[in-house]
Amino acid sequence: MQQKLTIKAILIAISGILLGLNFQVSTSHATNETESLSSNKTTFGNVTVNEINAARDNGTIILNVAEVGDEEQYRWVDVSGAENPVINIIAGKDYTFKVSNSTPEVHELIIDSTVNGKASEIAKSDEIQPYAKNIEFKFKSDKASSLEYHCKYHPGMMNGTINVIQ
Ligand SMILES: [Cu+2]
Repeated sequence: MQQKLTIKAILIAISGILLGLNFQVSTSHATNETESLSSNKTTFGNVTVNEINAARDNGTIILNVAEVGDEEQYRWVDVSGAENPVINIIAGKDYTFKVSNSTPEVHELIIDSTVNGKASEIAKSDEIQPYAKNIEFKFKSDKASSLEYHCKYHPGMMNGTINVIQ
């Protein structure tokens, strides 16, 4: 009986330690998350919830073209449902955009670099036909910068920022 109680006490102590560890791990994870989000906020100004952090995944950026609101309001939409998301990528790393189209219109993804207020096209996808699925488009940017992306045909509705991080 005495022995059983002792074993029980040891087990309770061990699970207490494990719980404590778990708690610490999840706390530090949460802190890192907050730090990286807030540092993005500081650096890039308008980065909030609609953000794709492609830096953390395997280099695939999934976007869907969707119609939102009442009529013909087209947007780039990420897997979380965020519209025209800010996309964070790492300089020098290869990325693949996979774009699907849920609309009856043609779209085309254009990436621009703006120097001294003048935008110039640095990359573009093929035309994304109505209801096309997973149109692939490879992209790499060699140096840290802030780029813009938009649709060739709906630049006012379908546009966002790509942060290239060193
Ligand atoms: Cu479009």
